[in-house]
Amino acid sequence: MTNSQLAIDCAVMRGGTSKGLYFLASDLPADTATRDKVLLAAMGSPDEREIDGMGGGHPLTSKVAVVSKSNREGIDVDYLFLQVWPDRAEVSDQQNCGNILAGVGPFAIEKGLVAATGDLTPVSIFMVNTDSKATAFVETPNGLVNYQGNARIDGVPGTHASVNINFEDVAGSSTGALLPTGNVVDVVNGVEVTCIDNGMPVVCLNASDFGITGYETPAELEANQELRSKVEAIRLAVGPLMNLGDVTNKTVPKMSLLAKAKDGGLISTRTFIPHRAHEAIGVLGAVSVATACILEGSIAQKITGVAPGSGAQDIEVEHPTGFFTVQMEVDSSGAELKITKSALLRTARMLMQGSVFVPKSTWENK
Ligand code: NQM
Repeated sequence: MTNSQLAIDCAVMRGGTSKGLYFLASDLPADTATRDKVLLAAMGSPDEREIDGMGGGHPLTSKVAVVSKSNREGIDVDYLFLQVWPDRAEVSDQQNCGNILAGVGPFAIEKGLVAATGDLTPVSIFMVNTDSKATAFVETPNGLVNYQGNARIDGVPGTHASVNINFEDVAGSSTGALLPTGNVVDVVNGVEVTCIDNGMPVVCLNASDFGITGYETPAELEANQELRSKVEAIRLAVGPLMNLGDVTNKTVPKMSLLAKAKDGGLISTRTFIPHRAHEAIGVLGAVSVATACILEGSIAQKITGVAPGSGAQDIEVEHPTGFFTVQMEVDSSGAELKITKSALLRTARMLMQGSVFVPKSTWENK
C-alpha cells in the first residue's frame, strides 16, 4: 500500500496464445462495478496502448481470470473470465476464454486451491461465463507445477509443459443450442452463414463471399475497411438470431472467415474477435469451427468437401500462425449430431507474481 495506491495480489500468466492477469476472487471487490473500475485501472484501459497499466493494447493481452475454490460437487475451482476492452472503459463477462483457461489449473495449484496429486494433477474447473465444465491436466512432478517441457503450440515460441484440457457439454454454452438459429445455414445480408456454438458462438463465413482469399494476414484483414464493415453488419444482424441480443458492445459472436486448407489441415481460418483479427484462433472458437466441419451441409463442411465422420477424430484447424488440433468424439447416429468429447493441448506459463497497483480512489471502501 502506498499513500495513493492500493496493492492487489495477482499473477501475470500466459495462457495458450493469450496473456492476462490472474486474481483470486477474494482479492478483488465483491461488487461488480467496483471490481470493473479496479480492473480497468489495473490494465490501463481505456487507452489504445494501455500504457498506464498491465494490458498489452490488444484484446488478446487484456484479459483477466478470477479464480476461487468451488462449492460445486466434483469441481475444484470456479473460473470467471473477464475481457477488458483496451480502448473502451468496459469489462465484459459475456464470453469465455479457453486460452486463459489453460493458466487456471497451474494458478489454482500455485495458490493452494488445489493440492498436487502425483506427476499429473487433474483440475476440474467450472467455467462461470458459460455454466460448463472443463478438466485441465497440469504437470506436477514433486508436487510443484512444471512449466518446462516439449509441448509446442502454434502462436507461442518454443516448447513448454503440456496442459491438456477436456471439455464437457459445451454445446450451446452462450446461446442455448449448438445451432442457435435452428438452421445449419442461414442467409444474412445476402451471405450464407453457419452460426454455431460449441463453447464459443462463432459465425462461419466463406472468405470467397467477401472477395478475399482467406489466407490474408491479420494486418491485411484489419486494413480492409470494406471487409470489416460487411462482417460487422452481419454480426450485428445475426446477434439476435443467435439468442445473444444486441451484440453492438459484445465480444461475441466471433466471425470466422473460412477457406480450403492449404497447409495439410482440414480448414483454414481467419477470425475477427470481433473487431481485431486474431493472430491464431481462440480455443473454444476453434472447437466451434471444428464442430462445423463435421456438420453436414454447414459452410465449413461445404468448404472442406469431406464427409463428416462419427467417432473419435482429430480436426486440424489452420490459422494465421499455424495449426490448432481439436480432438473430438462425435455420435452422428441419431437425428442430431452429439459431441461426446472435445479435447486439446495448450501450454501456459507463470510470468510474474506480485501486486498490481491501482489508484485508491477505484476501491474507496477497502
Ligand atoms: O475462443 C480470443 C483467445 C480468445 C478466446 C477471442 C479463446 C476461446 O485466443 O476460447 O481462447 O476469441 O476473444 O484467447
